[in-house]
Amino acid sequence: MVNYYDAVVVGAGFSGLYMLHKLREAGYRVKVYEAGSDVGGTWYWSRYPGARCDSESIYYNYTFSEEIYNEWTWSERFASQSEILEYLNFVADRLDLRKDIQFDTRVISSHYQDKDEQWLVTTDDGEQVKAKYFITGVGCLSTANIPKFKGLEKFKGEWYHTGRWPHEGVDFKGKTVGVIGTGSSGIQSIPVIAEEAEKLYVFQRTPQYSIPARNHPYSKEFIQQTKANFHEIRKKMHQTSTGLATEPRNRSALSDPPEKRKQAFEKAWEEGGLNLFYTYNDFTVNEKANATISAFIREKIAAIVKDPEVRDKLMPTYYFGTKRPVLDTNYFETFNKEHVELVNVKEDPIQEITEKGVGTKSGAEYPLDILVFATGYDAMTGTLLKMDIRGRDGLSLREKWADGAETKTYLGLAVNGFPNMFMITGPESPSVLSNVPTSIEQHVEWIFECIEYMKEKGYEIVEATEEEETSWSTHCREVAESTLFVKTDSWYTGANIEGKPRRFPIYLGGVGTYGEKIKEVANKNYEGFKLQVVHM
Ligand code: NA7
Repeated sequence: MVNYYDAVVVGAGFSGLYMLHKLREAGYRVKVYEAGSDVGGTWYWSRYPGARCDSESIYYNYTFSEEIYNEWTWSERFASQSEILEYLNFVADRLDLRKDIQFDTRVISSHYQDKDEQWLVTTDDGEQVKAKYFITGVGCLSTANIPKFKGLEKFKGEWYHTGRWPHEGVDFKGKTVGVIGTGSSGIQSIPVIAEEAEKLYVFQRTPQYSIPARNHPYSKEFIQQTKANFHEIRKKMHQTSTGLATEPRNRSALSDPPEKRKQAFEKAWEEGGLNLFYTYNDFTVNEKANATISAFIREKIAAIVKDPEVRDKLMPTYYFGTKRPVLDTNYFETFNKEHVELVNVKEDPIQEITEKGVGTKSGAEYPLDILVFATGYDAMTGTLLKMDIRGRDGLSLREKWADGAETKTYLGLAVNGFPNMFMITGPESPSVLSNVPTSIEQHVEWIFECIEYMKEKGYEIVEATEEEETSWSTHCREVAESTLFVKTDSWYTGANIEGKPRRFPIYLGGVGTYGEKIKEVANKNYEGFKLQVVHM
């Protein structure tokens, strides 16, 4: 006996929780499946030491309810993983969401049934349900990338991926630890692990730019003022390019003389956070503008790191901002510590994991008690493709997205051939290049209104047309190709995963512009979607 729902939602992070709330409030029958044992999504899994958000806390939350906004108070500028998880638990309790979420359950497939126009969803415990709408809220960075190093199974020590961190924590005291990877997760965790470990090896492939977070507790006055400005803040978050209430100054880095530019950089460096990235608006589109900020950060690194050899190894060369900007607390300072050693694995790549530790091509072996993989994710499409999603006539999403220069979505929300399926922060939407909760609100509200419109007008099926999908995907690619993003290997482009097609599956036009576009589509009776009334 198969249960029927109006909608099945996958994931109980920021996306799934809000989607559930919105639909359930309007009387729809909704079932949420979540692989974790509780709510939180990425903040449930990523419990590594030092894990925190790079968006300022006052923006990294829902804004759909002023009441909820007022009932929650962030303690500091950049919230820790545990505080964000606490926030999501608070929201789940406050809205009584858990009763419609099935935890510890992974959706393994979802197949559109042409004969009854329902999605047949199958989970890893063999349960099958049917739903009119299939909605994914699986996050853009949720499928851990553990490089296939030879010999990992032989390793006698403990090993962990930052995105699958044990709930009880890891005790590094007195241990020799290795961290592979210097992206955001590596850069956040390395200084914290170094505080405890007896010896720390950092295996670095690409040196990174990183900006001091300058985290600090929020004052009571600041919080009061923020809450008093709720409406203005929410409005701005949905209008800016970033999804924050702040955005880059509308000015080229080349429009100021060097002295003035330096002053702007110095001020922003002292303020910390993404302020430096927002001093000018052309770092990711103009090589010369980029050179100014890249050189500035390199100078800062040089001033912090004492050992000239280590300093050289830490010098980034790519275009700043074309890999995800990283915020840190004492990252470069950590390399001044005697017990921290930087290993350049670009020059001497990791060859294998041995019983004892990490072995490199040159024959060197680094003995370890604990190995940490801070090696990132199969981003953007990885988690969607892990599920076997099949649309009309058995068309598989994996096949549809297998090759070509574009991922192929309409607005990052829908895919031609996959009727009544919606993606929250899907590929080719602003997603990871925005304050993600704002993008999530934008998508959830749009999907909800579309479903309401369908009901009101008596439509049964909504499907993106091939023509509009092609036009949107082409637009996304063309915007990306006019920037420096496509010139750097990163998880944005899929270059971190062997065999993954190289693309840029993120819409770079910004949250505000994107919001206008999807609103216009809705206002024009869902232009670019085919809406059908009758069953065939
Ligand atoms: P990232 O940003 O993808 O960083 C992964 C790091 O791991 C990066 O330094 C990689 O070097 C390195 N890496 C990956 N594979 C290897 C191998 N095989 N050998 C050596 N080094 C390797 O992941 P994060 O978890 O730090 O951050 C992901 C996002 O999560 C972050 O931006 C936030 O949005 C949250 P590379 O640069 O590819 O040379």
